[in-house]
Amino acid sequence: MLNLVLFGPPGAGKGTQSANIIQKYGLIHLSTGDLLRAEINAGTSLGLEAKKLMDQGILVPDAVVIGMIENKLNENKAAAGFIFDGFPRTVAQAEALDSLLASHDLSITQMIALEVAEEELTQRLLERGKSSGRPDDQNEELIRKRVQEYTEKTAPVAGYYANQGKFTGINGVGEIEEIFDQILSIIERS
Ligand code: B4P
Repeated sequence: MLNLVLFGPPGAGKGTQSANIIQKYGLIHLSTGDLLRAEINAGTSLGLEAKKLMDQGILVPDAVVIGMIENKLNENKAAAGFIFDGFPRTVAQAEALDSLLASHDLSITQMIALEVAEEELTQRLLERGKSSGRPDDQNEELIRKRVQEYTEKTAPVAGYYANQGKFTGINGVGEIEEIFDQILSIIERS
């Protein structure tokens, strides 16, 4: 079973590359950003609380996203594998994910990190903000806050997987297809 974590700062290309990987391997896509936006669109109390934080570029509480992932794992017991996109974003989330997977006799195969410099991230997200309608993509100050959250709270998650011998970093700047080819070669070696 193939269980991948696609990792990187906001705008690194996680969602973009996830779509390509799912098409090839038939994995279940678990994007906590997408799950949270679905809650916001449905107007649930969880969504209303999450929106206040997301609109400020701040991470939502660990317990909220861990609960969402647990529900999705339980709903997809027959899956060929999972791609975790934008999760885990803290070391506590990574530890919780390992425990959840272990309770299903599963484990993470590999973390693949897309490495992109902050100026490029800002340009990509401002560009996406012109059409995405996402409030968190439309303001440079907010994008910098998201990158700061990533640097402080999320970047250490790479070390967590490196310690397990499961981390591979690649250059996330370049043609989308070329980056996808690099991801494929990592998956084939895993
Ligand atoms: P996410 O929805 O995960 O937002 P993201 O990181 O901005 O998306 P992504 O990184 O997938 O975008 P992509 O690069 O594909 O999270 C939003 C918010 O939700 C967070 O700020 C947080 O508040 C909350 N949240 C989510 N998960 C959480 C968790 N686990 N814990 C706590 N809080 C959580 O795309 C970016 C753009 O770049 C696109 O327009 C794309 O076309 C372009 N692009 C991609 N690859 C490119 C390339 N190679 N060259 C040029 N452009 C490229």
